[in-house]
Amino acid sequence: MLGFVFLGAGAQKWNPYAVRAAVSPAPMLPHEFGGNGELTFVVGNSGNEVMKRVADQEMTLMITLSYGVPADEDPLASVGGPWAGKFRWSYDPSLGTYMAVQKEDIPAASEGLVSIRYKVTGNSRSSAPANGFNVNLQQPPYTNGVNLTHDDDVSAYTFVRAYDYGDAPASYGEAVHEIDVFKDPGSGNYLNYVYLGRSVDAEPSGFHTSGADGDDLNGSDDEDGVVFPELIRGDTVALPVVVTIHEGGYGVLNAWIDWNGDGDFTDPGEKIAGPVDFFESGTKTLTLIVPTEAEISKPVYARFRLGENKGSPAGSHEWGEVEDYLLTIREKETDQESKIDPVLPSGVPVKFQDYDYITPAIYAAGSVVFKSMADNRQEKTKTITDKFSVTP
Ligand SMILES: [Ca+2]
Ligand SMILES: [Ca+2]
Ligand SMILES: [Ca+2]
Ligand SMILES: [Ca+2]
Repeated sequence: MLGFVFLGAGAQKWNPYAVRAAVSPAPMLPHEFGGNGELTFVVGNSGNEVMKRVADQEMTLMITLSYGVPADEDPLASVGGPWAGKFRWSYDPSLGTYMAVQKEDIPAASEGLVSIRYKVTGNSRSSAPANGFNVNLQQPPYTNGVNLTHDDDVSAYTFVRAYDYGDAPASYGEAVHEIDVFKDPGSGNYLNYVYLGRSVDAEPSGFHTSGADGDDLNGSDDEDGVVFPELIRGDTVALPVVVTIHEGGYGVLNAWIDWNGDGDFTDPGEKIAGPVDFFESGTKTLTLIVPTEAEISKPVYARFRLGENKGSPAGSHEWGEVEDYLLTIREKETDQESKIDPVLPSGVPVKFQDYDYITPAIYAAGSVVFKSMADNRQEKTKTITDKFSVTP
C-alpha cells in the first residue's frame, strides 16, 4: 500500500492529487539505440469523502510527454497501472499529450498508480534533463477547484546516455566510450557521433570474455571496424580500418596488440597504431609488422579505439567506440610444425631432424615404421609422439 498525502490543518472533503512522478530507467538509452522506459505517477484523493464522478464535472489529468512518445503504436495500449481504468484516455499526437477524464468515483483516502510506456524520440543531456513528462490535474468544479495543497502538478525528467565497452579480459583494463549522439543546436548535426566500422551499440557494462566477443554477442555485432588478414610471424601486412564519422565530427584511432600474450598492452611494440586522425568516414590502411617472436602457442588480444586524442588502452573517452579482437598468429608455413595427424595421407614425405621419410600407411601413436626416402628405402622405426615437420 502506498502512503497517503495528509493534509495540514483542517481536512478537506475532497483533495485530488497527482504525486510521485518517476521515470525509469534513468538515464535512458538515446533515440539512436531504441531508448524506452516507463513513466509512473500516483493519483488519489486525500479528502474524507468520495469524489463522485459527476457528468461534465469530471476530474481530468493532462499528461504531456517530453522528448518522447507512447511506446506502442496504439497510444492507449501504452497506458497501464491499477488506476488507469478510473479514467477515459485519449492521446493527441500533435501535442504529445494524453487527456485522462475521470470515469469512476474516486474513494476517500485512496490512491493508485498509473504508468505509461515511453519511447525516446529526442535526446537530452544530463545538464538539462528533458526526457520524461508532466502531469497536470484539474479538480472537478464541484470541489471548488481550489488547490490548497499544491499537489496537482508533478513532473519527472531524465536524460539519455549510452556507453560502449571493451570486451577483452579484465587484465587489459576497462576501456569505455560514451557514445555521443548529441547534436549541435544550431546546425542540427551530430557533434562527435563516430565509431569503428559501420555500427556501434550500447551496453550496460563491459563484458570481459576470453573470446573478446562479449560485445559482439550482446545486442548487434558492432565489432566491425577491422578485418584481420592472416598474421604470420615476420610478415608485413596491410590492415584496413573502417570508420564512420557523422557530419563534422572527428575521431582519433589508437590500437594495440598484446604480441607477447602476457595480458597487457604495455610492452614495447604493442602499440601498433596511433594517433591517426579521422575527419570523415572511410578506410585507412595501417601497415603492421608481425614480430618474429610474437606469441603463437595461444591466441592474443587486440584493442582498437576511436575517440579522443588519448593514447591509453584503458580509461574513458567522451565519444567513440572500442573494439577488442582475439587473434591467432602463426609460424611461417615453410617450417610449420604439425602434430601427428592420423588423417595425413600415406606417402607424404615427412622429416625428422635431417632424415626424410615416407609416411606409413597406418598411423598410431608410439613407434611407427617409416620408409626412408633415400635410395635404399630402408625402413626406420621412429617414435611419433613428438612433433614432426612436413616438407614442402
Ligand atoms: Ca563498430
Ligand atoms: Ca558495443
Ligand atoms: Ca603484452
Ligand atoms: Ca570484441
